[in-house]
Amino acid sequence: MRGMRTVRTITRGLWTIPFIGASLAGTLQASAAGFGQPVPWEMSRQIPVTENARDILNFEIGLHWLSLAISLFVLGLILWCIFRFGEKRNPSPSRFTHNTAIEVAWTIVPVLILVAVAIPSFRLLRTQLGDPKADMIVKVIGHAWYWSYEYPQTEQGGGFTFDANIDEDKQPRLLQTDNEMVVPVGKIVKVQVTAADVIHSWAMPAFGFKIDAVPGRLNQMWFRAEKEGTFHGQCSELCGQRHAYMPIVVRVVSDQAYAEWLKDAKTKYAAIDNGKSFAEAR
Ligand SMILES: [Cu+2]
Repeated sequence: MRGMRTVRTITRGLWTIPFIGASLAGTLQASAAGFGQPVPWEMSRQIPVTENARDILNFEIGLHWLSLAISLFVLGLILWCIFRFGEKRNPSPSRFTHNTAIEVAWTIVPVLILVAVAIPSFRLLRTQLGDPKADMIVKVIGHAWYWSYEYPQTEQGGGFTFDANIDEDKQPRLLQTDNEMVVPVGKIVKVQVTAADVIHSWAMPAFGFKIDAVPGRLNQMWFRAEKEGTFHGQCSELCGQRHAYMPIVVRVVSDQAYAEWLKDAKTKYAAIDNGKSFAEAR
């Protein structure tokens, strides 16, 4: 009787495996995702608002399924060995140590899998680090421990610079600054990133954007935000004592709101290089 009950319990237990697997995969993809900021118990990425962020998310989901398939395959092999080649079923074990066909297969198949993974990976890198014709440029400088932003002089305006320090009184906690980087929606924004002291990293999860800020070096990446809103990021390279207190805020607004902000900013913030553009200042 007890044997029967054990078998029944195990069978019932086995039934839950696919459900656990399905719910795990579901959790990875469909768990609460924040818009422009993280949310409690978030398991996945924030809602992507650029094509690049969407591509990263899809690539990640694909990799999860691939990992799941490989894990299940290996688990199946282990279980097969345990049940098929246990002492009871297989009392006299074979003594061979090599099998050329299997060895060739387990070398070539993983290589092919890695190459298949590398292709979309390199494609993503090429898009991210490409140099499309920009609608605007913002220069970002990392300092211990705040960010400063420079809007070069263009026909639309600019020629000013401001610092963005953490505002610890505002929510979401540790993700708000006193001044925000403002950009127009749907425009290609080239961000040139450097640092004044130690290495930082300017990162915006919703844009799929992260690039190191290295002293003496100008790194560049770009984004094109498809939705208006306020987006929060953080310094993503350990830079010292107040690394966790130098958040990044980008406000994506309409063309009209951006033009108005440019006008206000010109009077509110300090001029860079007497309003000269980067090219002139050089
Ligand atoms: Cu930093």
